[in-house]
Amino acid sequence: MQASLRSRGRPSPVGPWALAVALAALACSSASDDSASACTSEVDASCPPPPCAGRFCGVDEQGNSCGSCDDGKVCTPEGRCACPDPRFGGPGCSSCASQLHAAPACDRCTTAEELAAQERPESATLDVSEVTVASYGDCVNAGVCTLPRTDGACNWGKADRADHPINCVTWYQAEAYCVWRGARLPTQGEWTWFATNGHATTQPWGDAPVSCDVAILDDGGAGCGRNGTWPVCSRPAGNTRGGHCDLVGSVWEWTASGSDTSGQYPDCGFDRAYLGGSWFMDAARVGAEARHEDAPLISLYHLGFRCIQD
Ligand SMILES: [Ca+2]
Repeated sequence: MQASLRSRGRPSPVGPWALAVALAALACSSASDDSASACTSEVDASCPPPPCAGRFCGVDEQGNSCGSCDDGKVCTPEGRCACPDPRFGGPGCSSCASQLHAAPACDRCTTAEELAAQERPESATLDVSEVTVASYGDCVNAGVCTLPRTDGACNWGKADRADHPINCVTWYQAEAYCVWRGARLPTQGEWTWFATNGHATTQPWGDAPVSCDVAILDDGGAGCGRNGTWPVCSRPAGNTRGGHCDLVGSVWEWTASGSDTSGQYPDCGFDRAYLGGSWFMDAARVGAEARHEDAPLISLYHLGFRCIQD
């Protein structure tokens, strides 16, 4: 249900992607027989990225026009149509503002029935781990995802961090990666359901207090003394009963939910919520209940994400 809802107001990612791949295959097959045989995969780096791969507006790196946005939306650097942030002088989008607030993708506001479904997401599959640098790199190599920041404690571009969580990515970059995979960002309700074993425990591992035995946090120094991230799933004692690792600590995780905390319209509000705490926070601010929110264009050393599949 959620996937179809989130496709409103913009083209489905399936159609343009399939068409783009088909066009790329045709282009390669006309070049030579050898290149045709090499261009059988969507992520084959030997084949040029298909036109407008993953973009729904603006211009891609090859100069192809990928469409424009309507209803007062703006085109993000990742090629998504979004509401302008009203704090920077933009008008917001009327379609969601009429109900409560404008959401980044301006899809629509969640109904009470949809919210109830998010509280019991047994049929959805949440990623076992946070998205790694290597996995995000597959999307970059496909010509779909844009480059994260590389300064300071950012993991992108560091040779020894392929199995670390990707960090320093905006909400738009996180969402674009999940859509490329045919998935989406979890809502706050879905994320919390998994992090508490269906509301049966207070933390993924049970009810014991958070510590470096079960999570990566600031305890004896940031990152459990390493002053940064660890490879994903480094604390198996902190897994959920379903085997999800690092839901608490490691990096905060972007969600699809907005800044409306009334519980009525979690997709609304311009800021996006992120959950769980991080390697940079002390035990008082790390846990399944830990929540913060920021504008979707920010990126942080200790903020990453995982995806959910319907
Ligand atoms: Ca985490």
